[in-house]
Amino acid sequence: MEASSVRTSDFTEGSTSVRELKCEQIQSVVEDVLRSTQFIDIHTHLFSPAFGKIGLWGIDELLTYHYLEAEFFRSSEIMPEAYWKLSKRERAEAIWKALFIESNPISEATRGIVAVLSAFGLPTDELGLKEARQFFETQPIEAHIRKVFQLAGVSSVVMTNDPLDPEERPVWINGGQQHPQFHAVLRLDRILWGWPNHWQQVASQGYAVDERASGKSVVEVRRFLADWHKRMQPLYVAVSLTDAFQFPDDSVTSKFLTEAVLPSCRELGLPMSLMIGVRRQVNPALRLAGDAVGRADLRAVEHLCRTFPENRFLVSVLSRENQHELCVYARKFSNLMPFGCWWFLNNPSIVEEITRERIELLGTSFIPQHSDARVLEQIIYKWRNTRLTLAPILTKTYYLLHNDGKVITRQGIQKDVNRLFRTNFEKWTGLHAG
Ligand code: FIX
Ligand code: ZN
Repeated sequence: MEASSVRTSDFTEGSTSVRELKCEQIQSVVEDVLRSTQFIDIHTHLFSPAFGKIGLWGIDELLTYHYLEAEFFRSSEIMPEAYWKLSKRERAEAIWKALFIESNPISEATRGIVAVLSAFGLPTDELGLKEARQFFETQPIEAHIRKVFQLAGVSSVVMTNDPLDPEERPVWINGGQQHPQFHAVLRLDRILWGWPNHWQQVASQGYAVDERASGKSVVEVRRFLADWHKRMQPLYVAVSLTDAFQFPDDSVTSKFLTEAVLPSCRELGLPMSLMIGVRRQVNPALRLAGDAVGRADLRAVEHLCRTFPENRFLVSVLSRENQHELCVYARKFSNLMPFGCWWFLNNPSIVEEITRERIELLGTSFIPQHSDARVLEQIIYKWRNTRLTLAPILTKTYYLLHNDGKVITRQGIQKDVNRLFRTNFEKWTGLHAG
């Protein structure tokens, strides 16, 4: 189901979109609406061209994606220490050989590479890597971004911006970016859970903070947030938290959330995104690929939503075992918006399970997916897979509703898809509110 090649079938917008659909017509309309609706990708690690080299794209970055590195170390004799001594090109070649030549690329992440090569009409056999390198080396980035977004059926992406990242910071200090298809987010991992290692960076930016987050630290962190809000114009504030996250407790994380970050979010009208459940660096030898998952105690989310009813929380949980709880909490707290099938959950079989449950418990009051793309072209296959997975789920949902006696129309389906992949997020962040 290729995105954005809209077929003007006999169920075009306008006159016929309110016509009652027969059961046998529902599937093709659902597929057409999913294909023709441009999605907002609410969480990625992509960067606009203003950020230069930290924005990753092209075949060598695609092949050395940490999802593929994790699979590579299972299929290769090369040990991580030796692998990291290789150049990026040599690493890409080693992964191409092990996962695409010597093995059949049947995993979700390897299939993704095949789908990207096909999307650009590039060979997916032995010749694939060489031809892909020639192709990507000739792509002017702005035109390439437009093409990739069009192929992915995405109107805009939300970046992950760290004000303490030494490579990113100079771009923001020197005027930032205004790319219409890239939105900023204020990511606060280094402040909320990395404070012991990063408080000096905040201090070196001229804020009177200290290691114990005492004295003026809270007020100064609020000043820091206000300054970076002005610079970045972020859509939301975000943090990833481990499976051990507790709230409230006597940690700096709890203190800054309660006394600095959540008050600033209320003042600045920003939602807070919590991505909960990572077990960091269970195998540090794999670097980015070394993180794992753990089941979290979601009573922390319960406490946050109840204690701060004026704050809006965008929440994604990494553990499959936490999904049902999150859905039920969302039925209890209207300031809680579940989003995405994050990271190790972004596999069609699990996306299907999670999305069915969310529709049954929350209707369309959730955000089904984000890509978490780290390399530009990944949005092509991640959103293609999402559309492929969502189509039968939505079709079955409308069959059931039709059999219950409700008239199903293209307009109704379009409204639901808009809500799931655009307006829920727009309403929560004020994006496009003009
Ligand atoms: O914390 C996050 O935003 C995670 O998505 C990343 O750290 C992770 O490495 C990733 O790429 C997941 O897809
Ligand atoms: Zn991410």
